[in-house]
Amino acid sequence: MKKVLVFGLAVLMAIMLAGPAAAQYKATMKLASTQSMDHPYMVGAQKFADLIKERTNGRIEIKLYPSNQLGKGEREMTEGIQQGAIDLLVTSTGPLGGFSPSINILDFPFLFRDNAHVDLVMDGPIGRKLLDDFEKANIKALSFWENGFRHLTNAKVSVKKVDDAKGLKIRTMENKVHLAAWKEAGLNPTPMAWGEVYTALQQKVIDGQENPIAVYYASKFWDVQKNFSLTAHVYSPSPFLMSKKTFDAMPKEDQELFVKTSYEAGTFQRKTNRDAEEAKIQEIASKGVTVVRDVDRESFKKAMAPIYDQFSSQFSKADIEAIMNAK
Ligand code: EAX
Repeated sequence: MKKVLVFGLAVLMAIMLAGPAAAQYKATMKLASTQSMDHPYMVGAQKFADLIKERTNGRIEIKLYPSNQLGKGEREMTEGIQQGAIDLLVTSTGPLGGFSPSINILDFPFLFRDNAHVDLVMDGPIGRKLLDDFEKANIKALSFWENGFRHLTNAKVSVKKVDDAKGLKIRTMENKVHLAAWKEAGLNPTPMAWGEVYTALQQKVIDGQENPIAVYYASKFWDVQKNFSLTAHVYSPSPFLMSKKTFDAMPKEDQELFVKTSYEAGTFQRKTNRDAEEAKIQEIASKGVTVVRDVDRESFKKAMAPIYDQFSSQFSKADIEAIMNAK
């Protein structure tokens, strides 16, 4: 009898320590990105929202805000995450170094061999450590989704090798590693928030930009960017971020559900992105865009290589090699 009582008390205490019971927690959350509902970011976001709704029996509803509705670019929206004005955000690493400096290690050009290499690093211990570093910035980084390998596009010239692109005025993300790499390659890069890029291209303030196939496609850039070169100069991972305020307010079971479901939605999202790339590039070519497939990638790699030394005081050779040699 006494044993039963002690056991009963222990169970009761465990329930109390577990915090607010998940069955009672209810919330409506805002999920944002720079991209439209046609982009794989929002396909993944829809999947995540559906799974969470289903798995919490409708207790947690996630509303989607695509196309820069909640800010003119990824820096502004990441600030929104920090402050708790936005609950969830799919963002490239563009401006994230300003929030968690270690993330910039992923922005080096020609760091990843292929998608299999990417998945190994992102879903493994190196990726997890980079995500956990965001805690210091009051951000809960759930998992890695993707934007994809980035390619150079422009309105002026068909680019096959790095020399063809010399002097082009291009927009880069607000990212010091990318900026340095393009300067090194002899282009004229300007950092800019995503929400301003289309107008800047239309008004010819800039000649070009660089982004994965899905971004160019979802943004219908064919009228303003007639030259598309498959440079794949850098891989663009996309941390799926959550406001720490929102995360901490959830019961533990829901926190675990969010992390687990975000990995699942991320796997789905990356597959969706990759499976669609070939059809998209064919459609882009059919719009009268000159697509260069046989780019001399070595020429870009060689031209950008000095930046590894430029940033050697911030990112150790050992850490870079741990990523490069991951098997
Ligand atoms: O994350 O700003 C950019 O070029 C990003 O690649 C885009 O917003 C998707």
